[in-house]
Amino acid sequence: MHISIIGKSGVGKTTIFRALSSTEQEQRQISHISIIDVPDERLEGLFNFFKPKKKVHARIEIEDTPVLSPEIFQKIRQSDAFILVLPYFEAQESDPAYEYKSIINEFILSDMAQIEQRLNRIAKQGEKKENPVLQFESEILELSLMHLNEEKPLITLTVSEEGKKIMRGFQFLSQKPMMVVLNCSESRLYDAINIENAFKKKINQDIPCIAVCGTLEAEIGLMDDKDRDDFMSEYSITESIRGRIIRLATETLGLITFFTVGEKECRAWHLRKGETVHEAARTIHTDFYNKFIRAEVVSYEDFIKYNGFAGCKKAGLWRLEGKSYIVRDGDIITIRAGA
Ligand SMILES: Nc1nc2c(ncn2[C@@H]2O[C@H](COP(=O)(O)OP(=O)(O)OP(=O)(O)O)[C@@H](O)[C@H]2O)c(=O)[nH]1
Ligand SMILES: [Mg+2]
Repeated sequence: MHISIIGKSGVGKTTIFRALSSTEQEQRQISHISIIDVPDERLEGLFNFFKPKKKVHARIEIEDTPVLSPEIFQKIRQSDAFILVLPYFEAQESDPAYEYKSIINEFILSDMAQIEQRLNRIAKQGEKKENPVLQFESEILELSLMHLNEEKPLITLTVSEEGKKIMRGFQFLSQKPMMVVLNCSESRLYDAINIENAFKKKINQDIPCIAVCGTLEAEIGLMDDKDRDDFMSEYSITESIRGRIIRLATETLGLITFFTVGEKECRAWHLRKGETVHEAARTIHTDFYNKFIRAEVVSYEDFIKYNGFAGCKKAGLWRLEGKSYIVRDGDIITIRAGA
């Protein structure tokens, strides 16, 4: 999953990015992309069981971006979701709700321009009437345009599965899941929960939102465990921004985790809720997708309870599933693929 940190100039995007990058080495890197390993106790459990050479976590990629501009709009279309940073500290005094709405409006305008361009091109081709595919695309785009005209982001538009497929290709900005980070000054931190609630109330949406102090979080990221605990309790911070963003992203993107195991490597992978084991095979390797035969599946709980695959087989909990099996959070999967 790839998440871009976005926002206006000087709101603390890079500060938040650094806080998420945690180690000093990562923070010093000139790179704008940071890979976050998602901690998972179940992966530790499997690692202890198999004692393989390698342990690989599921990952979330975070990208720091420059201030929003038309070029950046183009670039961030490729992200799976956004972290929008809104300033709430003295040097950048502003109304976060107002700023939020203004950015959503920019997204709406950008999506409208894209749709109008495409509709014009289809109209010019003049073959819409004879071509049912183009006709359907036009219908979906017209529907989207009407929605945007009412100043509503596309994430709130309901369309058929077929319609969704068409829309996916456009990578519309207002269709992407968004998390908000309210970047507060230290002095406001004691009131974080009220700030979050007031913001949601003002924009009249229950969107995933956290109030943090970016500069403090960046410091916390560099501390050793002991200092970190003391420092965090001093400011009544119960969980670091890293942990909170991982949880928010998991919820917002509807992510579940499945595992592959063996003597060489135990690994956690992300998948979207509702996706099939065939998709899981694609995530692991395109060859597994193309040559998919069946998948061996055991849930993590059963695996631990019955002490491994053999025990699960005896208990009748080891399953062979076909392509259309919907993966559940915690499944341990072995793909059987053709040569
Ligand atoms: N008081 C206060 N200042 C902050 C906070 N977060 C960031 N700043 C300050 O705001 C300034 C800009 O921070 P950056 O993180 O570079 O902001 P940015 O959004 O990446 O800026 P651009 O990339 O130039 O758009 C810096 O001087 C930070 O120290 C905060 O939580 N509190
Ligand atoms: Mg920056």
